[in-house]
Amino acid sequence: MKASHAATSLAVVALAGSALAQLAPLEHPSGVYFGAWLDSRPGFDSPQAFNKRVGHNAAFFQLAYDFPLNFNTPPPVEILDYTQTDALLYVTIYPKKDGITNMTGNQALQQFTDADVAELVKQLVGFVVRGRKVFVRLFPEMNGSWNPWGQRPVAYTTQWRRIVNAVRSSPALPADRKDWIAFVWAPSAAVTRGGGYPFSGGDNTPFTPNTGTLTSRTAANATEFAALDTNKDGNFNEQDDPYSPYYPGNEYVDWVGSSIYYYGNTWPWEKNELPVPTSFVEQLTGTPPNARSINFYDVYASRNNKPMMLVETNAAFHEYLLQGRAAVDPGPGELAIKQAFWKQYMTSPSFLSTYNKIKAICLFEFQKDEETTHRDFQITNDSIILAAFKKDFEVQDVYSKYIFGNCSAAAGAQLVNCTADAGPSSQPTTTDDNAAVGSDGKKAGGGSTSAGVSTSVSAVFMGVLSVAAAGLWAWL
Ligand SMILES: *C1O[C@H](CO)[C@@H](O)[C@H](O)[C@H]1NC(C)=O
Ligand SMILES: *[C@@H]1O[C@H](CO)[C@@H](O)[C@H](O)[C@H]1NC(C)=O
Ligand SMILES: *[C@@H]1O[C@H](CO)[C@@H](O)[C@H](O)[C@H]1NC(C)=O
Ligand SMILES: *[C@@H]1O[C@H](CO)[C@@H](O)[C@H](O)[C@H]1NC(C)=O
Ligand SMILES: *[C@@H]1O[C@H](CO)[C@@H](O)[C@H](O)[C@H]1NC(C)=O
Repeated sequence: MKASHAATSLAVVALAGSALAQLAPLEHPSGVYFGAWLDSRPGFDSPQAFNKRVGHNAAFFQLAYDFPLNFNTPPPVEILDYTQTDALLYVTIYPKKDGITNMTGNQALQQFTDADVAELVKQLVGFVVRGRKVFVRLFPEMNGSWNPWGQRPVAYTTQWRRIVNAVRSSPALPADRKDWIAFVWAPSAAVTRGGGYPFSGGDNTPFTPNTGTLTSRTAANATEFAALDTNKDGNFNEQDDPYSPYYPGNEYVDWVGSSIYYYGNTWPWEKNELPVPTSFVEQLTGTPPNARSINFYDVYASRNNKPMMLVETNAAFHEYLLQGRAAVDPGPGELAIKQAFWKQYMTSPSFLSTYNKIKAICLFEFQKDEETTHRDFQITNDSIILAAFKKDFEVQDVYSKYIFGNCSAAAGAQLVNCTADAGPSSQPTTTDDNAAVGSDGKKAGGGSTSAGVSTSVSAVFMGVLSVAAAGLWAWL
């Protein structure tokens, strides 16, 4: 017994050691970061307002920027500071050049000069130096034909490695914060139930014209074509692998990610209907009815042992047709549709346990015109929907699997008014934004999105952190 006990202990120690050693940068050993991408234009929404109305501190917030278009206007990371939490910054970088709106093909990715890259590195490292851990999603949805940088796998992977190398080798990156930046590789999810790779007809594929059969004869760039035609049959079509040409390699990727939405069960997605019960998992794993299916989760997260982020996610409710503005029939209703989707993954304990490489979920909290309809993706704006989400989310078995922003400030940070996450028992009554739904079932109004000092009634004062270099935290 003794010997076998000792052996077991050793095995456990070895396992724990190797499990720890295998954690990717910013990967939490056990939990899923709960985060959001907000419409943070002034007057709309803010991280502070989000935390207040949801009653939980998001563990990260996403901000997008154009590179090298907006060099002089980096994303307003100070809006994370106003939350007074240690929330991670998640930046998405789109390759766009000032003044060039008709940029096509390889131009989008090959425009970067060494000076551009150096400036990008300076900015990303700067976020770390001032106290934020940073997820970087470079040039997302790179397999879509709708993006100028789309479907150029050779140029894409070349620029990806160039930027990752430049950031990792930057002398300005503090030695003890080398693992504070994680690169998130995130193609668009395999679309099942209508629509799908290679999306011929998009404005930006390297083909002329981009319709009908995409062959080497119509390819504008032979090198890119050869990389896209993974089965080497001379055609670029749904038989080709939609992901592997774009993968920069394990050593250059810290996290993998995918945008997974629910738009409807059949294209062109103009109908409000309940998602089929397998809607989420079908997209994650490429299971039928998509004939050419690649199991993204299995191939890129499990087998490569990479944590996975749901880089943008939520279900769409179609409000009206863009043409003519006719209202779309609400069908089973906005709440029923959105809830049926989040219950498939975000608030499903069995899903979260089964797909445990998913370590971060980013809510897409927007309303927007897309394709032919005006779509509302938000689940935290309308108070009825938010209350239903909180009820499902705050079940112990669900809530306990998530990681929230907290008060463990990094050196350089000054979280003097940080409040601990209020926890699952905080429900209604804690903030006015969570006003109870009237008995008539009417909306009590959207959550307040105006800026304001966020003070939760149940807030726990965590004490003042005295910091020598307090000034570093302020974005001046
Ligand atoms: C909050 O603190 C804990 C413990 O220090 C840490 O593991 C966790 O990652 C922190 N949360 C965030 C969002 O960083
Ligand atoms: C919340 O919903 C209301 C009503 O639809 C809308 O006017 C408001 O702009 C939404 N807030 C955000 C941040 O989108
Ligand atoms: C884009 O437009 C500019 C100005 O009209 C033109 O000079 C340039 O050649 C165009 N580029 C492409 C790739 O069409
Ligand atoms: C074709 O693509 C390759 C790889 O991205 C690139 O190096 C080359 O410059 C491209 N050729 C043209 C004409 O754009
Ligand atoms: C902390 O809260 C107090 C009281 O609300 C406020 O006066 C002070 O400005 C806050 N400090 C910071 C850094 O937000």
